[in-house]
Amino acid sequence: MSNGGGIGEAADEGRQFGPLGQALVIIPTYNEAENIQAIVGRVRTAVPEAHVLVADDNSPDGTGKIADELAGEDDHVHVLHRKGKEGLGAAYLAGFSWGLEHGYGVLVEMDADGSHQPEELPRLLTALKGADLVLGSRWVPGGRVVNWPKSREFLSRGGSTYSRLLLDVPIRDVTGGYRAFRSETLAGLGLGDVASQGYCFQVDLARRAVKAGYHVVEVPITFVEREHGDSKMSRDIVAEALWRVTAWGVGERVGKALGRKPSDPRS
Ligand SMILES: Nc1nc2c(ncn2[C@@H]2O[C@H](COP(=O)(O)OP(=O)(O)OP(=O)(O)O)[C@@H](O)[C@H]2O)c(=O)[nH]1
Ligand SMILES: [Mg+2]
Repeated sequence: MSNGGGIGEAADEGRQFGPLGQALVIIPTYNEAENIQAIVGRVRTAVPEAHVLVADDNSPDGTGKIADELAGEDDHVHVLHRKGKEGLGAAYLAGFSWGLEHGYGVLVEMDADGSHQPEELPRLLTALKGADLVLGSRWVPGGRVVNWPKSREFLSRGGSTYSRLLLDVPIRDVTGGYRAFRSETLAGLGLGDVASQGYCFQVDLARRAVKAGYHVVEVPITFVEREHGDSKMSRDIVAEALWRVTAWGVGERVGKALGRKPSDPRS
């Protein structure tokens, strides 16, 4: 594959992928009033045929109201109002359900704060023509981060390395949140029992996809640190990721010892 690294390519040799359906870009928001208009506009310009779904957790700063105004002016923009802050994972699960119910063929994850550049989305979608799941990756050759403090880079790289080794998942950037899924891939991940809330949600989905045998491709991206608004990254989110990844890794090893089938995406 010319565009990024492929996982499980040997097994997929000669496999035909169906055409890509209509894309829905899901943008979860909590207090992104300063960012929402710009990011939606950039998506609409970069991939005019794609639709956008803002999944807002009743942001106190009025992000949901701004999103409603954008949706009122543009029939490609939709808003999912949720009752309160329940974490990134829950917002994405609700967005995925909405997208699958409405018949979209491609579901994209993108942050609201400009870290995931919409101008790079066409490259992700091109790669998805030959894959089940495409991950925007900071840690493959050609990928990079802009304006990140060393401490954040250390945390992100460390989190990816820890997850990769413990879970035996051959992905360089397993915590990243800029991704494009075929709807069939999402439907095959057993999302009904995903409990991850913070950014370990991304690790959870990636490991499920690899274990279910999907063809996962990493495409290099330039990740740009947010300029406006506050990060929602917290000690609790890091702690959740650490204990869940550790529990999955230990669980898998115990499962293997007991002879459980490794192909179960929830194992
Ligand atoms: N709906 C919803 N969105 C959330 C929640 N937590 C974070 N988000 C959104 O998820 C995206 C990523 O969150 P960020 O705060 O940027 O997290 P981060 O990228 O790890 O942190 P920074 O690098 O500091 O920006 C942003 O669009 C947030 O608004 C939540 O509880 N609910
Ligand atoms: Mg961010």
